[in-house]
Amino acid sequence: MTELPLIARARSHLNSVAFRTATTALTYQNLLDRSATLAAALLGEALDLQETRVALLVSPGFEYAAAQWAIWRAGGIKLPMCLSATEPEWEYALTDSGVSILMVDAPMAEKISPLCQKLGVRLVNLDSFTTALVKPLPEVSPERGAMILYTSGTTSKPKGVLTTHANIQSQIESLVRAWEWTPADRIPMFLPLHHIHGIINLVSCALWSGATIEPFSRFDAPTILDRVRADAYTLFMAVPTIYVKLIQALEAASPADRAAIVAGFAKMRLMVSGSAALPARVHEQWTALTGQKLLERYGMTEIGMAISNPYRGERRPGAVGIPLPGVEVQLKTETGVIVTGDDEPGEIQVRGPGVFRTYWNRPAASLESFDDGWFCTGDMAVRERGYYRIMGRLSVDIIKSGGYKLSALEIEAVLLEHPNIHECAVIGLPDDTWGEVVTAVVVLKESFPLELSALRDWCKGRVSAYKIPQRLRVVKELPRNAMGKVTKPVVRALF
Ligand code: MLC
Ligand code: AMP
Repeated sequence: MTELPLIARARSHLNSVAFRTATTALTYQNLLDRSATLAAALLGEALDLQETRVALLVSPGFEYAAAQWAIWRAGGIKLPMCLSATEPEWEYALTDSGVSILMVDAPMAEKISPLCQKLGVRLVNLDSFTTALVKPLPEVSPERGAMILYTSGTTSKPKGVLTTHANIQSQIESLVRAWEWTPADRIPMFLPLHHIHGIINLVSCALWSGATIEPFSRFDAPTILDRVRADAYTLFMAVPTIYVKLIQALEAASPADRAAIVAGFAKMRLMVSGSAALPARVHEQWTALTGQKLLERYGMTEIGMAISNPYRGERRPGAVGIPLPGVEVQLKTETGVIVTGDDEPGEIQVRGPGVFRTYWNRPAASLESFDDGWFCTGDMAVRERGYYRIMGRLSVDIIKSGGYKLSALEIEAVLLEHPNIHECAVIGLPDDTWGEVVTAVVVLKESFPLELSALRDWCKGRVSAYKIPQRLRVVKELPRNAMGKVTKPVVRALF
């Protein structure tokens, strides 16, 4: 039987450690065995899940990876959900994608069980399967759907991005080749596992390569720095906010501690930044502190990683580099002309085997996002001396904060449910730590005031913490153009 290559490759690293924590070292053999048991549990009497959507709400680590492989080995489509999302957000993802099974671990089981009952979703608690189960597993072709990731965009509700096994394999192979992953690599994992950065660039590339992952439930600078100091890692992947936080922690450390930690960073073979713009200043600060030149790359949920500074060669601060192996990139001007030389800006368009298949159940949006076979990213860039530099996004309604992509429209829709908010405009304001911070400008219904802290409390349970406004401005009216549409650049100029 032919297996998915990601699974088959594990057989050449059976005794290597796939996941290491302070107390455990679990091998690729363990991962194969555990995922086979969980696949059998998912299948029950069925022979093949046939692209059934299976959601995953499991803490980062060995069990998460085993569950992911189980879904794929059983023929299902994996939908990883945000552990800290609110119930309305979970409900939206589960119903929009038509999930029929949800895999959880003990910490999440109790929390999500009432929702599963309400929606008729079968709950599979990983902790209930402690003994091995054996069952023949189906053959899964590369063209089948593998994963749905929800991503915010220019619509108020997030869209599900469906990738196939072939897309995922191509995304992984491109990065493994470009960044020269090897079985000797050791990498910390602290990014959330409901986004492509953590799932593909980190977990999947590591497991494809036979490398070792050290999982953490969240990013905590002192914990990570302790491990860096102990030379635990060869590779490091993070969003710019994390580098800013690490710089702050290093600057606050005593000279002796700082020197010991910096020695750990200096020994790593590669440190990568992505998911949001890495300010050239932060790039240079990091080099000055650690001697490491960060490798900045550019990607997106729909396409995987597309452009990267080289592993060997010039890593230019402020630029994202050149197209990755197997990825075609072009810039198209506002007037529809393909840019041929340097220094002329255009929208980034991407083509290649890593590009997603479709937005789940949204044929019109899927069609609109392609231009003659090229995926339109909505990001503007310019090529300078051969390297791409990202200039910003076409839509003012997309905010990047801490590496999370947020839709201003989604947040506005929630704020409009507040009993004292008559109108609102949400924007992202530049911020040294977060890239952008969510900022709400509101017109109130009544004359009684609205404090930021009260608004933030009200938002809790309605939207994830990182979508809650960090700044608030109350105005008498919102600026509008002749068509009556709120003019966000004018709103921005209020600050
Ligand atoms: C949290 N806080 C914020 C915030 N998020 N403040 C402003 N803006 C934000 N976005 C505040 C909290 O309210 C809290 O304040 C304090 O910061 C600590 O909160 P936290 O939740 O503990 O934050 P922390 O764990 O430090 O989170 C920071 C982070 C996280 C950088 C680790 O944001 C993160 O994991 N980001 C990565 C997201 C990611 O993986 N994106 C990839 C998408 S894929 P108080 O006052 O309560 O203490 C993609 C494609 C590609 O983009 O190219 O990769
Ligand atoms: P997401 O939809 O969450 O996958 O986020 C993808 C978006 O992140 C892209 O469309 C870009 O706007 C942004 N992005 C990713 N990497 C970079 C980078 N290196 N520089 C600037 N923006 C980036």
